[in-house]
Amino acid sequence: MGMLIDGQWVEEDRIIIDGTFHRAQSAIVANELEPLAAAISANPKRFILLASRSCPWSHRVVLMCGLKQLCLPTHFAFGERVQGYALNGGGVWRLPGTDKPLRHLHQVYVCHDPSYTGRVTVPVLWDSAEHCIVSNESANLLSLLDKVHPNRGPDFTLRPPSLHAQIESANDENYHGLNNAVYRAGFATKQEAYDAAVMEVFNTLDRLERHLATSRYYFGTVISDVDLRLFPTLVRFDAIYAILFKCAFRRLVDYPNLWAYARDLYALKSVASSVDFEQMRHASYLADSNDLNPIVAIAPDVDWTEPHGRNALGVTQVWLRSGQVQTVSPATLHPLEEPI
Ligand SMILES: N[C@@H](CCC(=O)N[C@@H](CS)C(=O)NCC(=O)O)C(=O)O
Repeated sequence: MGMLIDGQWVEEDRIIIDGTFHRAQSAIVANELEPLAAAISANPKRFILLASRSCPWSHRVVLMCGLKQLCLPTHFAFGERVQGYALNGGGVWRLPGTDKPLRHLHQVYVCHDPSYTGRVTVPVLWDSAEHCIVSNESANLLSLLDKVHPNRGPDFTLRPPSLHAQIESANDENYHGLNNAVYRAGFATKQEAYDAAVMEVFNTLDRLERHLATSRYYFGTVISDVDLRLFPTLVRFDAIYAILFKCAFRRLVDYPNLWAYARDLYALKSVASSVDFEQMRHASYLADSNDLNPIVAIAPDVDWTEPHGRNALGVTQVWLRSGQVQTVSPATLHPLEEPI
C-alpha cells in the first residue's frame, strides 16, 4: 500500500506482522477540542474534510457532519491508487489555503510536516488558515465535530456526557469485534489469524442481533455515536466484507434485527445520500491491496429502502445539548414536539 518515510513516498507497508493485520495508530490527533470546535462553529469554511467514499472511517465522519447538518466543506478523494489515494482522479487539486496544486493525498501530509513518517490515511481534517492537518483519526474527529454547534436544526449531541463511559465501552467492543475485525479477517495471511478474526466478527454480530431485538437504536430510542460507527460496517457487509474479506458465515440480511436496524439508520436524514454503493464497491475491489484479483463482485440483490418496521420499538429521539431528550422526525431530524 505504501507510506511516507521522512516525507518521501515509499512502497513499503509494515502492517502485516506474523500473518496478522495491525492497524497503525493515527499520528495526528487534536487535543484541545473546545477551542477547535468553536473555530469550526464560527467559520466552517476555514476547514476541509478529506474523505473517501470507500472508507468506513471516513464514512462515520461524513455521517456526523450530515446528521448534525454541519456546513463543513468535504472533498472526496477518488481515482486509481497510484502512490496511495489520488486527490482528484489523477488530476491536480488545489489545497485550500495554499497555492499548491497536488495530485496525491500524501502531498497533503507533507504540507503538514515535510518530514512526515507514517501511513497516509483518510479521513483528514485540514485547516486552511494554519496550513496543517488538525487530525487524521476518525474517532478523534467525531469527538471534535460533535462539539460543533450547527448553523441550523436542533443543537444535539451524539455523545452526551452522562453516557460517555457506556458509549466508549460499546464503541470499543464494536471496534475490536467488528469494525476492525473484518479487516483482520480480510488481510490475514495465516489461517489462525483469519479464524480468530472471523469468529470475533460473527460473535459480535450475534451479540448485536440479540441487543437490537428490543432496542430501536443502540441506546433505546435515542441516536448515538455508537449507531453512527456501526452503520459504515453494516452497509458494506454483504457487498464487500462477506466476499472480499471472506466474512461469509452469515450475511447481514440473515440477521433480521440487524438488517432492519441498518435500514432504519439508512432512512435517517442524510444517511442514504452518504452511501454510494457503486463507488464503495469499485474502490474496495480495485484497491491495490487486492491487486491479485482486481474484479468487482456483483452487487447483492437487496433493497435498502424496504420498510424496516422498527417504529414499534419507539420513536426517534436525540439528546439536546441542554440535557433534554427531544423526539424528532427520522427524515429531517427536526423536532416533532416540545422537549421533555
Ligand atoms: N484509525 C484511522 C484509520 C483510517 C484508515 O485506516 N483509513 C484507510 C481507508 S479505509 C486508509 O486510508 N488506508 C490507507 C493506508 O493505510 O495506507 C481512523 O479511524 O481514522
